[in-house]
Amino acid sequence: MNDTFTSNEIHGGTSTEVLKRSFLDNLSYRQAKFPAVATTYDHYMALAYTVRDRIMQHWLQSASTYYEQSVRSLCYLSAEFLLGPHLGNNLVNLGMESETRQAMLELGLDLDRLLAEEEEPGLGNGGLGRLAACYLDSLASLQIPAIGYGIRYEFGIFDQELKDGWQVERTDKWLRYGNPWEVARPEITFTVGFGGSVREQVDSAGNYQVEWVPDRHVMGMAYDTLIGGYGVPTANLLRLWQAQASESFDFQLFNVGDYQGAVLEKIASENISKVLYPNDEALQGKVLRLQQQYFFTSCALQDMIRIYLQRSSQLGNLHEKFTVQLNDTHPAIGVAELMRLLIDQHAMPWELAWEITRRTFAYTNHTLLPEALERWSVELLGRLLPRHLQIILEINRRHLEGVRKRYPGDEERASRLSLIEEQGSRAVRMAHLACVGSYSINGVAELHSRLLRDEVLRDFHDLTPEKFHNVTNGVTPRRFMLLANPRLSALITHAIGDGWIRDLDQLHRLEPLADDAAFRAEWRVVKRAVKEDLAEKVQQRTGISVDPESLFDVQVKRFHEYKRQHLNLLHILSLYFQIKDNPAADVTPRTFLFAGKAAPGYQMAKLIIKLINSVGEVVNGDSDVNGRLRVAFFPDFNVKNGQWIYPAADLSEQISTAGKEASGTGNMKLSMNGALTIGTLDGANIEIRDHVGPENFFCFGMTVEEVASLQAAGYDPGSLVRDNADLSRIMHRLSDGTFSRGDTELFRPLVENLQYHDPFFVLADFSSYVERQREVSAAFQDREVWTQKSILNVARMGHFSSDRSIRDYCREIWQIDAIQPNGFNSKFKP
Ligand code: GL4
Repeated sequence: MNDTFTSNEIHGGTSTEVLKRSFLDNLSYRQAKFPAVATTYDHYMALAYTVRDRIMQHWLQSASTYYEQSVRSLCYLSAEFLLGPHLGNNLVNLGMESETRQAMLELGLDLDRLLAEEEEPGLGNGGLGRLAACYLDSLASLQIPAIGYGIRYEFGIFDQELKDGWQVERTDKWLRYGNPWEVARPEITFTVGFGGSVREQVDSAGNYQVEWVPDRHVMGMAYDTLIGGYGVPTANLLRLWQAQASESFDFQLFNVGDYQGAVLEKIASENISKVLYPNDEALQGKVLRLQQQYFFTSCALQDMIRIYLQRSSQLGNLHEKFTVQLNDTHPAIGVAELMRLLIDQHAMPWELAWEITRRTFAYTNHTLLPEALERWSVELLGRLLPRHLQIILEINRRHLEGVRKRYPGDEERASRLSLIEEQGSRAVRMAHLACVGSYSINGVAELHSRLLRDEVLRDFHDLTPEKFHNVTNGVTPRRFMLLANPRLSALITHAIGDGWIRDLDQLHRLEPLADDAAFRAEWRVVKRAVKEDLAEKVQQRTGISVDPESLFDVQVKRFHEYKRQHLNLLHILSLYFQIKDNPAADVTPRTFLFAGKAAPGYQMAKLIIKLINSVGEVVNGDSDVNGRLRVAFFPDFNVKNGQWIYPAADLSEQISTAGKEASGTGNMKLSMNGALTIGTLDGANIEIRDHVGPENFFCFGMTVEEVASLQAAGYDPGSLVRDNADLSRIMHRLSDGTFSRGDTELFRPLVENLQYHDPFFVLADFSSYVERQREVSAAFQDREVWTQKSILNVARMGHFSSDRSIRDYCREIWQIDAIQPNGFNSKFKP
């Protein structure tokens, strides 16, 4: 090996020779291993450090440019960032995958084995957290100055195992063997108070002063993860806060011999960043959750003020240098916290502080489900954050004063608009706090934004229509195409060049190739190969063998009744009984693949998982079926497993009740990889259908309006069962023990819920769904036409890149421009 590398090369070069040298260097000096005893994990760590150094160079250049030019930056506050494994993604974004593979090969190592070693940071539940991660990728790739702020949970989303078909949760210990991607910043630590009381006094000059005296303090320490952009020398920060005790332990207690008592305080403090709440779209209302929200939001705001004060001595223009996007209401307490910081800590008058605050925040709503709209009891909030409650009540007093001036005598409207819900036990409506304290309010798909304006936030829309926007979600094509599906990416690049990776609209250039039989054949070869890869994984993880020739019918997402995995099941059962009636029936062979986690306390969702596995057991083992139907549940759905599944799907199941799925993003990942969608007119499905063309999308089910009128007219699911022989038999067989080894009780809660309540209109959409599925089966028989549709789906998905979403945010909401880092290394000269 060449011996004359400079330090710059060691940490930045990407030639095979330099990479080998850096890797061995890191193996020795950071991982402390010599080659003979190093494990695969050590190799992974050494490579991770090697890659991190290269992003670090980009970050240092980006950060110094941001500092010198005092740029306007975005702060994305989110309780969740579902990042997925870093190594593969960073290699792709840095454009050094093939050199790295070669370097490893020359050292006798297989890059794929090293990639498989990484424990992914599962710091999110599902779509909302993954969206935040896609946005970080796009922000860096578009060279937008940005910081992500969140929580460094010690335990992320639980690992899912299956025992006898039931979900079992296991603690996610992602930090067990260290995390090479983060940099600890003990020097960036803030104090966060809780509890105590508020003292009010008039000082010698006659000024009214308020002092919050918390009875407990917790420290928040920063851990930085670098997020490098694709093909650019820009890297941004994801800064996650870890809770620490303000004193390691209480010496007073220790000295009197109470060792346990002395460490209890420390444990209580550190609990704040211990574990991610595993509920997607449901509230637990636990005080620890509010502590988490306030903890990271306060640290983030204090950090922004610290950064701001490096370049300026007064805070009057804070909103010009930073804009804060609130990812749902989880960080909405930030509105009150920024007011507190400005007024109490920086002696600003209320009016100016309010002006800055409401010009700083922007709020994204991610769900219309009433059970997910955050409300904190006034009593609980007042106990934990007495000063904030006081500020919220004052914000509300002024807000309602304005409302009453504008709508004199309309007390009903005032109570609807109030930040405080007065019915039952009083509660703070966090969405209302976010609306009043923000300059922008947006939904995440056109339908969702319309329903926000017309229904959930209608009164706020009447009050300030100019605040309302739509930004339809998007996903990053780097992770979900380039990294997850290298075969398809190579085919696309071969056909149209690689410009699509940074400009997804260029996929349009594939359109003419849909009519090219040779290209279609290549497309099928790719699909076949990725289906074989997935079939192998399914076999490994479930023991079920599936036929890559069959139609891969995929529903992967969190389990929730509104997402209607049970509607999918009813269709499977309908096909199954069709075969039982006539084993010679001509059915298109299908593999039904499910994956997803249920919230640990959500019994109905867990029962649906059990039912999928029970149906699988019967169907897969039935000789009449003879392999034509296969049902498999892929355990532990996470980003890594998703990357296996998305590329291999033929059919994407997006079958939520209309009006319930705010956007969905799995719908985009699947379609981008050439799956055709069977979907309701819900969330972003509507826009996907508009883009790919209705002839390339299997649409079914009631519209939002139809759902509403059925509800209003009085919905009777029982009558649907009585009137439909297919459905009656299915419902009967679900309760007679056929799928539960004779147990007639097991699935009763599910069957009765559907027959007597069916809150998500599963039975109402059943016929329409089964009919469309018949068309799917028929269409799959004609592989040429199917392939054409698959190509057109990919060709027309450019709109759903998260780059487009971020451009929308920059232009319509944030008013932030891209910036090139100075003095970057030559490889990345634009
Ligand atoms: C969600 C929505 O349910 C989902 O439709 C959307 O795509 C996602 C990102 O905007 O946000 N809202 C919550 S809460 N969890 C989600 O996944």
